[in-house]
Amino acid sequence: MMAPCRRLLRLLPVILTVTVLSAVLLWTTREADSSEDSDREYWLAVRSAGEQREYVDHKGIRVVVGHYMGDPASAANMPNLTDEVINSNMFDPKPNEGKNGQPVMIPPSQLVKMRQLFHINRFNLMASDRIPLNRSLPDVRKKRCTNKYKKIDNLPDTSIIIVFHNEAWSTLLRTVHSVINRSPRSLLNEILLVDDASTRAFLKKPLDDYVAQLPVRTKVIRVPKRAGLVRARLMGARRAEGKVLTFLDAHCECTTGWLESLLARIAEDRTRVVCPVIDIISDDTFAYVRSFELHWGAFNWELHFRWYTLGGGEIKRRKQDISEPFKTPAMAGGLFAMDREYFFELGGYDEHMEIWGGENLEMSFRVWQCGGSIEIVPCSHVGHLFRKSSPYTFPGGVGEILYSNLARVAVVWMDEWKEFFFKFTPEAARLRDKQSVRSRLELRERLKCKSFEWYLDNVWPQHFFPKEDRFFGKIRNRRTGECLHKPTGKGSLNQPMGAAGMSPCETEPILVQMFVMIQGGPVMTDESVCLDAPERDHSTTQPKVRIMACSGLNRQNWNFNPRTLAMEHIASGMCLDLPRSDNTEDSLVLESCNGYPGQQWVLEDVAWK
Ligand code: UD2
Ligand code: MN
Repeated sequence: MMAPCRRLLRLLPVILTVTVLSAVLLWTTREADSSEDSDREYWLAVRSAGEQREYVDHKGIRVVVGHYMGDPASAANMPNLTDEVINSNMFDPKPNEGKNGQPVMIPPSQLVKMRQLFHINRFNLMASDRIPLNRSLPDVRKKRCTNKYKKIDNLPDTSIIIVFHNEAWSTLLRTVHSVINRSPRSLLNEILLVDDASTRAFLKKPLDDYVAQLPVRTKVIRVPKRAGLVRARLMGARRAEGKVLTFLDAHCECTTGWLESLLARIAEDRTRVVCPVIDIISDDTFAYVRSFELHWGAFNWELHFRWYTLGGGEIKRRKQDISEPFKTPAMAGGLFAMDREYFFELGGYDEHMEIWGGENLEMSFRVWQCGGSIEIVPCSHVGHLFRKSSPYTFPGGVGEILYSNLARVAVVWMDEWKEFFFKFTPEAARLRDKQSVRSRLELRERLKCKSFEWYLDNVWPQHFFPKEDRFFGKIRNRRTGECLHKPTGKGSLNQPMGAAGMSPCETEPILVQMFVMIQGGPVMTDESVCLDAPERDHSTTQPKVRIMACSGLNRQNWNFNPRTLAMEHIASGMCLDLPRSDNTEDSLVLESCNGYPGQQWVLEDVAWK
């Protein structure tokens, strides 16, 4: 009786944290180029995405935790939907609907049906089906971009590879038409649509017939048995004839100039793997929303992909030319271009990765550690339809699949840090020994790839992972015996923002009580959040100490004094102290250093490997 229930409970955190491009987006508006980036619209879109959790800090730092619930969709759990409906193509375009990226308004009489159809693809299918396949989009690039990539006669051509499993007709073909309409024809070698064993009737012969009449050579490649996106992409890549492979998800819309800027970067250096800025197509209204350009990709302690903000120094450098490409430690995974031969030289993809997830980090580590680089090209903007849940099945179970894929990433590429990952991600640790990774380890050997330590030090110096020369563990107060913890916010998901508080120390190390400290530097924890004391508070008595997005600013630097056990806040010269009240909800404060036990801290090492 209890077993299925417990299983569900165990899976709940998995389900809630499985993130797809799903993002913890962190930034300070103060640092951000907010006048140029229309981040307000962006936030409105994110908010309208409903279940996205977001948090806005007093200081203007915002965090969004987008998450996926990968529950499988079948007619059985789609309310009132028959197989006939699911298999029919309801594409019914209205000439001006969605024009120029505008949102679609559904007539009130249709709302009930609209909600029903939403379940099929986990986006507003009715809205999508009202928008023409060749709708216009604004040119969202910075002005500088317009002339920057004008010369295209020496650029390599590309095969566009789009894999899909049961995609809607309108989103799939709008992706195709946006490629055709907004790419220089001479650069398009072909479009390859890889059908990963879809079951929808309209994706069979009707699709073959449709693509046959397109002005750009377009092929449908059929995968006989569900292969997952990795093997489907590989199948496309092996058939491709273009010099460059450009991958897109099956629900994208490309904007003017998206391709030239990507190809130009590869023409200069074939070891560059290049990504566009990923804009947002609303799953609700299909509005095209320009996204923030200063984000780069990395991951958290559980190896979930995350967006972070360019640090202060990097932004200053980029102020000279904000349209210049910048390097990113990891890529989101779905939208990128790469020299075809280089793709295969570097080992393509790990063929043992199933269905969805992990392949983006695997490729990111491999590219960086084996001599290439990954960058985001701000002059290239492609919209992607972000969903809050996954519409398709995960044969074998979503947790099993995702964590097997991640276990493979860790075992092959992360050296000592794999132990850290497995220690704190038991879902993956369980699957560790089931992975045969010999051929991938041989690949790493053959390519003479660098260590994960090299990657952390050189590609992601701002990282918040433990290291030999850093403290990792619990920070315990001498007076109360309690431990510093990362705020969890209201509700269930960790919302890594808010007051720095204390809680009874757990004997089993738990992530929210784990901190990484660099002497004279930041006290950091997962998701790139840091112990922070805002400068302007220093004049007031007992300024509050908070947990905020790591910024590299001096106000986040601390010095641990091993003699007095004080945590000295470098910018103010004050010491970390307990709040005057005994309310543990209250945040820690800064106080002039007095040597009392409330200001004494014990750094308790926890083994991480
Ligand atoms: C993100 C990536 C996605 C992929 C994924 C991690 C972006 C915008 N998207 O999730 O490309 O890297 O993270 O794995 O960066 N598909 C199949 N067969 C399957 C499952 C999926 O062909 O068994 C297709 C699917 O139809 C889609 C593509 O793979 O075209 C990506 O899947 P998704 O859209 O569900 O992934 P997404 O955007 O949530
Ligand atoms: Mn997608």
